[in-house]
Parts: sequence; C-alpha cells; structure tokens
Amino acid sequence: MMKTYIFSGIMTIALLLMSGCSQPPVDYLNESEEDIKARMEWWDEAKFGMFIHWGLYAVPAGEYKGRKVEGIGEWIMNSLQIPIAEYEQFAPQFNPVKFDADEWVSIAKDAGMKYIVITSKHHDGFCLWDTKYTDWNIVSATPFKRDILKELAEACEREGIRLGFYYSIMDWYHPDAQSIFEPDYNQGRGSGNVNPNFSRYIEEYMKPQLKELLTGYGDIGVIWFDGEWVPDYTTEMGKDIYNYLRNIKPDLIINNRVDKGRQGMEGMDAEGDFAGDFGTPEKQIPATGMPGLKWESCLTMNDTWGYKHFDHNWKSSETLIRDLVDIASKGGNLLLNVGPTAEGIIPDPSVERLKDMGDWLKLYGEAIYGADPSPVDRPEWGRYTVKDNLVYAHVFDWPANGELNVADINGIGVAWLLSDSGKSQLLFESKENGIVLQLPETAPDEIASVIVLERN
Ligand code: JFZ
Repeated sequence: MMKTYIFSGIMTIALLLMSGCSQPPVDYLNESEEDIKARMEWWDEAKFGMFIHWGLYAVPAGEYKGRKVEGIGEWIMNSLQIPIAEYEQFAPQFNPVKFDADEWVSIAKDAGMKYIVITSKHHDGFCLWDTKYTDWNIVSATPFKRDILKELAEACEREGIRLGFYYSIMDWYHPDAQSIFEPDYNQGRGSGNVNPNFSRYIEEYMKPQLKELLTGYGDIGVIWFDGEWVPDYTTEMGKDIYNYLRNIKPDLIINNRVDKGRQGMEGMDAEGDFAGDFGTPEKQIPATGMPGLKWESCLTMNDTWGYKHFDHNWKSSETLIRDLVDIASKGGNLLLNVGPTAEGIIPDPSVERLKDMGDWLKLYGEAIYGADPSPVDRPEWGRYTVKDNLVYAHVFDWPANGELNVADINGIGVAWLLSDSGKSQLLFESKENGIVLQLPETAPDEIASVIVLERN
C-alpha cells in the first residue's frame, strides 16, 4: 500500500516535470549564420557523398513488356504509364539476396565518400524501411522482408559514414497525394486541380514517416526532399515541415527541395529566402558555383539514377575525378549516384569508377576535404582549391613546355608537388600576369596532379 503511494507520487512528480520541460516548437527559419555554419560543418568538409537510387524500379530495370524507357529508370511507372495494380507485381519479385549493407558502405568509404543519401521513398511511393504507415514497404510487400534502411544505418554507424534519406513528396501510390503531373495516377483530377486530401497526406503520412526515419535509424545527417513541384505542395508546407523536422532533430540538414518548386538552382538567392540548407543543381555543375550558398551537385555515372540494364553510357573516371575537383573549387559538394540491381549489387562499372576516385583521393584528398573554393577565376589548365595558407593547383592539362602560369593568390613563398613526399621545391619566377612555375616534364598524375603553393 505504502509502496503504491510512493510510486504514484513519484510518477506524478515525473509527469509534472516532463510536462514542465515540454517546450514550444523552436522556429529554425531565422537561424544565425554561426549556428548554420556549426551545423553544416561536417557536410561542408565532407565534399563527396554517395547517392543511392534503389527501389522496385530495379526489377524492370528500364524495360517492361518489351518496351524500353528512354529516360531515367526510376520513372518507369510514369514513363510507361504502368497502372498501380501492375506495378505492385514488382514487389513479390524484389528479393535482393545479394544485398550486403557492409559491402555498400565499404564501396563508398573506399571511394573517399563521407556520407550516403539513399531513396527511402521515391516517386513510386515504395518504402525501403519497415514503416507502420503503409504496407507498401520492403518488409510487408516483398519476400526479402528485411529493413534495408536499418541495415544500412547500422553499417554506416560502424564505419563512421553519415547517412541521409531522400524522400519524395510527390507520391504516385498514395491516394491522397497523386498529382496532376502524372496523368494516369490522378484519379480524374483535372488540370490545375490539387488533391483535396493532400494536407492529410502531409500530416498523417509524410510527417509521421519522416519522424520514423529520424528517430529509428541512428544519427541521420540529411533529409533530401524531391518531387516538391506537385501542384498541391506550397512554400508554407515546406516551412512547416522544415521546422517540424528540425524540432525532432535540431542538427539535421535539409535540402532546398523542401521548398516549393525549387528544383536545381532556380529562384535561389542568398538574401535569406527560404530554400532549405543547400542548393541541389542536378546533373550539372554551376559555372561559377553558387556564391553565398551551400550547394551539392548530384550527378549520375551513366544516364540514369535507378538501374537500367541497357544503359552503358558510363562517364570516365577522368571525367568524374575532374568533376569532383571542379565542384570543390567552386565550393560545392558532389553527391554521386549508384543504381543497384534488383539483386542488391552495385554495378561493376560504378564500382570501378568509385575505386579510381578513391585511389586519387588517397593521394590528393588533402586538397579536397575541408578545402575552400578558389578566390580567383578558374585557370585554363585546371582548378584551384584553398586551405588556410595553402593554395592547391589541380592541373588537368600538364604544360608541354614545363611552364605553368599560376595566380599569386596568397603571395607564394614555396611550391611543391603534393605527390612528392620530399616536398622538393619547384622553381618559380614572378611575371606581369602572375607567377610561372617550372614543372617536371611528365605529370605525376594523368588525371589531375596537385601542386601546393604555400605562403611564406
Ligand atoms: C529528380 C527525380 O525526379 C529523379 O527521379 C531523381 O531522383 C533526381 C535526383 O531528382 O528529378 C528532378 C529534380 C530536379 C530537377 C530535375 C529533375 N531539376 O532541378 O532540374
């Protein structure tokens, strides 16, 4: 009896304390520059991440009933106008028995990538985790039955790789979300109409799902929205969701597509407009970066995000490494995509290219990770990055005459090849237009050699 009283007394006090602690939601839309800087520090330094587009679309792999998708593979449901009931048949066929989260994470790590962003839910609405808000998910609807995101989260945690989730606002499966953009999935809504239940989709589906993702899968670094262009979605919803997520996880980083219709760089400016935390130029590298803004280019290695069995149009390792350098020299990050097969394999051509990038970064990563953008225009022969009193000259085109014109960015005192552990000094002389460095005859690296220019 006594015990019960004491117990209930403690419970009452505990409840009172808890309710006393519950604070009104914080408004994160007007964060100070310092707070933003601190929150984004890991992301800023990371420079290089892996994008993973994986879902049921890997089953048809770009081809359905003898018809091949011309565009991107993960859009097959829409591109070939596959009705929901037919598309559902891909779920019992999705059994990626070769999926090994540790292997994927080690491929990313060996490539020098510091974070991973995976499609938790793409436009087809299919969920790669054990969500309780729909059965249209990996555990309930496939023979595989394993929570892919959980396994990936655990592998990332073990290996010190940050994990982020892509989440599509547009949803071709959820009855409250189907958009007029997708003619066959709009259930008779006319052009310009919105789904009358779209706010229910946001409140009772999207928000709870995002909460699941932020609370059950370890220390999530990024939520990467997409499909924000549907007519139903508004900037107000975006602001509300931004605050909702940051109140769950204050250090979360959220991309610009949380705002209505802010694809790529359109409409973004540095004047404090709401546009999430970073820009997402897609399949492109902005010519002069995005001054005053954080940004991340997402790129494919061939021409699709989701796996297509007949897309062999692979970029070379040279192109990809130079793209990474180019992006770093302009102050951005590179989120480089892989599209695993329905068996759970990252295609060999992707793995080979990632290995080449990792090999290059093992030698020259000092000039990429944590580096600042070049303060001067790009030179003809390559790119610059900067770190404290060091300027890194990334030379793509090694001069035949052994003379390299460099800008006197910080008052160069000494120069050496980053690949030269002995740091033997390169000779240089000042001329009207800058400085001329004397280089060895052959490039230390055919793709990008790095020269360090240090201030005295
Ligand atoms: C998308 C998705 O539709 C696509 O499937 C993929 O996931 C990709 C990463 O994002 O689509 C977009 C988004 C933005 C632009 C173009 C396509 N854009 O900015 O031009």
